[in-house]
Amino acid sequence: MELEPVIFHVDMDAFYAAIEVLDNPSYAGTCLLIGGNSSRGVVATASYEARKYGIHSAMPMVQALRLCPHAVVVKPRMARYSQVSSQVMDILRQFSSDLQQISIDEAFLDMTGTRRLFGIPRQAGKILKERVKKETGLTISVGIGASRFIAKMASDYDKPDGLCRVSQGKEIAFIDAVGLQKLWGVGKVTQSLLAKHHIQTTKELRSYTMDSLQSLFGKSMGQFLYLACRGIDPGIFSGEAKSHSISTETTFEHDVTSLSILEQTLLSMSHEVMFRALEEKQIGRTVGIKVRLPDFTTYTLQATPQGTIYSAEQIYHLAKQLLLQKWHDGTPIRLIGVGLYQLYEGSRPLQEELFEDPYQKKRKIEQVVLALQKQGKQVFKAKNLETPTPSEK
Ligand code: DCP
Ligand code: MG
Repeated sequence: MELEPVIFHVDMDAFYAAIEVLDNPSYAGTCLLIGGNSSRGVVATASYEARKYGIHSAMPMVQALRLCPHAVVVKPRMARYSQVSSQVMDILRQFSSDLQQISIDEAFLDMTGTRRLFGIPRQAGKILKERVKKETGLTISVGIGASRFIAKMASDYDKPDGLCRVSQGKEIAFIDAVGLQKLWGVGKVTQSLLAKHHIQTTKELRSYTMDSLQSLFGKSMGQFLYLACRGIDPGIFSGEAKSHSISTETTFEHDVTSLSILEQTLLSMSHEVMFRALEEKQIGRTVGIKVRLPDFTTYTLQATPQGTIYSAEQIYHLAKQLLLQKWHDGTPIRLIGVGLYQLYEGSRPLQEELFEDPYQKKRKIEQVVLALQKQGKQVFKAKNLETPTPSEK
């Protein structure tokens, strides 16, 4: 008999904010905003207390402070967050070797066939949550389903400190409970397109055939909607290599057409990926980007420079070159991702290049930042040392 697939999606609660509270308990219970407070700064994340004021990730900091003037603003310490991220991933690996980390604070874990070790899925989820809490002091939300798509939405369903299992066969009921507004992959733009055709609920969506959805919304989006509203995994998360990459991606709430927002997002994601690589003592040879257009057409592009990839800035420059191969002024973008591929373990390049590469120096600087931030120190001033504030993620 075939084993029922059991996929966990694990997502840390208010990740950056929770770590700041951990390192500085006087922040507990406060409206805490992580992000840059310059005029262009945006909120990377907000504590749950601050969310009550309507503050959310990617909101301009100025607007957030208008909503909650007494909020405390803390600059991101990306290196520290990467360190905790790697600690959590190590714990998850003790539950299953089949781990797919999809951003700094979330991962899929294939738990199929682990019942004898950890009990039924819900029990395993409980043990996992307790272990992470005990070893890191942080809470996670766990979603359990027979596919990545369902598990991903289940972890969000019961946040924070959640545990939600969708049993096989109950997918449609779950999708209806989640609703069209929160259906993964259906952003504001898609929603207004759906509204134009008087589709307000997942149930209404199911009354359309694949053909009619594809003629209304295009081939990829039509297919995505057809499968998603039936709780069938549209395969959004499955194509990626599991262990030999470190990648992250950002889905924009509103499709982005501005190069400067795309650049800011790429820069911040490049830092995230680089700090994770440093933390895991991995060096990459290839940089890749993923770009998804509003109609769900998705491109992946890769570049393998001659030497090795040493620094966040180098990732950023390569990623930007790749982006500009596909992007021209004003093309709306729904999702952008950056990854480091062909990883090998070590802190030195495979072959020493003949000349000291300027990026090697940057890597050294980034290693210093990592060490300082691990000790809980903020790094100010020098422009190169700053962790940029992400735009939307
Ligand atoms: N992040 C970011 N910019 C965004 C969104 C997120 O820099 N636009 C960063 C900060 C978050 C972390 O990534 O702490 C994880 O993102 P999540 O979307 O999982 O958000 P949180 O973990 O903060 O909160 P939640 O409890 O909703 O998962
Ligand atoms: Mg999270």
